[in-house]
Amino acid sequence: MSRLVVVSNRIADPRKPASGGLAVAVGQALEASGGLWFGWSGKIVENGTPGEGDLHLQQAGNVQLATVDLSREDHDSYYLGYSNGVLWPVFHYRLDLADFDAGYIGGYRRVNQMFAHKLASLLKPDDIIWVHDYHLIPLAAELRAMGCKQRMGFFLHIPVPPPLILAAVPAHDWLIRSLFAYDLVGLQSNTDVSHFSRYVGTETSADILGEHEFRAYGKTLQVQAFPIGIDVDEFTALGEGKDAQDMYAQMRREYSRRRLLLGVERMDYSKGLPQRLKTFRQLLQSYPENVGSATLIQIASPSRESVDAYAALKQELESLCGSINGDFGELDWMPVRYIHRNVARKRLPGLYRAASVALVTPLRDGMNLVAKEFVAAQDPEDPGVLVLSRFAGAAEQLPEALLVNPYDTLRTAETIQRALQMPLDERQRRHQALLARIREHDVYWWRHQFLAALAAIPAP
Ligand code: ADQ
Repeated sequence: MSRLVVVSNRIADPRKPASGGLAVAVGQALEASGGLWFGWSGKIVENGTPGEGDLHLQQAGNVQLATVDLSREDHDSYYLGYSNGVLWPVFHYRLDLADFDAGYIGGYRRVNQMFAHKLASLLKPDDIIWVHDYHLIPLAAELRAMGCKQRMGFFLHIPVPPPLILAAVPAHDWLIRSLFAYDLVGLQSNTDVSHFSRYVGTETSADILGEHEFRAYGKTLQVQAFPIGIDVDEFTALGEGKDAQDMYAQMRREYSRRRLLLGVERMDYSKGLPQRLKTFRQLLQSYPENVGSATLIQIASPSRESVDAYAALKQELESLCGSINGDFGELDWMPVRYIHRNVARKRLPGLYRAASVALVTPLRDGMNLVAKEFVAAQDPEDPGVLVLSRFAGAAEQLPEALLVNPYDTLRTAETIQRALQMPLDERQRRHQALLARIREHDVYWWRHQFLAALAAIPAP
């Protein structure tokens, strides 16, 4: 059995279940093969030299954890700049929010080179390397340039935009070319695969060998959709724990006479938060029976606050919540409870279960695991309803949710009203179908599918 090496911007200690399903699933595969997990330590060295960083090695059970520090300059250009100021907005179709500062790409390349350099010294010839996400697209190309011949796979957690949006990124051809250094590229949805394929067909001289196979730059690359899932059993067990039960009981007490609508995410412009609040206002206007009887709890945890677009979003949300509460609130009822904090993972299932309707309405999302967690947390006898954006990767897998266009405030409000009034038997039917699919395509299925596809590719 080959050793598995996982590389991601941030790593988690796989022994701590609080890290979430993905860390546990990846951690198990690492544990089984005596693997290595490599990434940034999270430490920023204020006066550090760009392109240099200390390597830290630590053993966590059967898994070796290797992390590297970043200098302030590298952190700002690689992480805040190119990864989160260019790639994140563009891949979420937001050219208007991208900051194409010409200085960022140098930092991005430099950190990928440094990671490759540090990692190469730890590799064995028959390792299987699995790289995660947009921070590390050129990592394989850098490793190949150093002579590494191991099998390498890449999974992109965010969407792939249509070709002409991708083509707006300065040096997009370099970026996509560097993907060809991998043997396998995994994407979240079929839409993403089709965008990638159209980009390759129009913007490169690659040969399209088959629906999922491309040949260019002397390399064959396989590209396939592997929709990521959750650990349903872990989440169900969390739901049975004391913290989740207490949360549920508290919510039911507080909202005994009221319906609860719930949104949970990182505060990110891809999640469609302003549109959601405007839709909730519309709901109160169009269906006044909800005034005084429906409450939206919106949890939006702090995220990337030193990137300008995120600071602007925070202000917009505060103002929208303030105006809805000011216009509709009563002495004993506030329509929106907005919380700018994280909810502890062990309490989350209780909150999901107490909600009648989940509003998962991103403008774009690679997958969206909140949608799947909400379904997994429901009482099958009396389940809540999932209102899901058709622009989340999860929509391809979850057609029994009520799918909406989050830009269409009127019709989304109509759909939320339908969710609030949905008869019990329809709720049960939809929930059963959703849960079966989420169970079948869970995070272990995802890991297995990806690693099996990678292992099936002959070593170069
Ligand atoms: P994210 O954009 O972070 O992930 P998502 O998949 O919805 O989005 O959430 C990841 C996890 O964070 C979930 O387990 C959720 O419970 C937790 N979480 C989010 N907000 C929280 C809050 N306020 N408090 C507590 N927990 C919270 C990226 C992509 C997604 C893709 C994932 C995995 O953007 O599209 O689904 O990676 O590939």
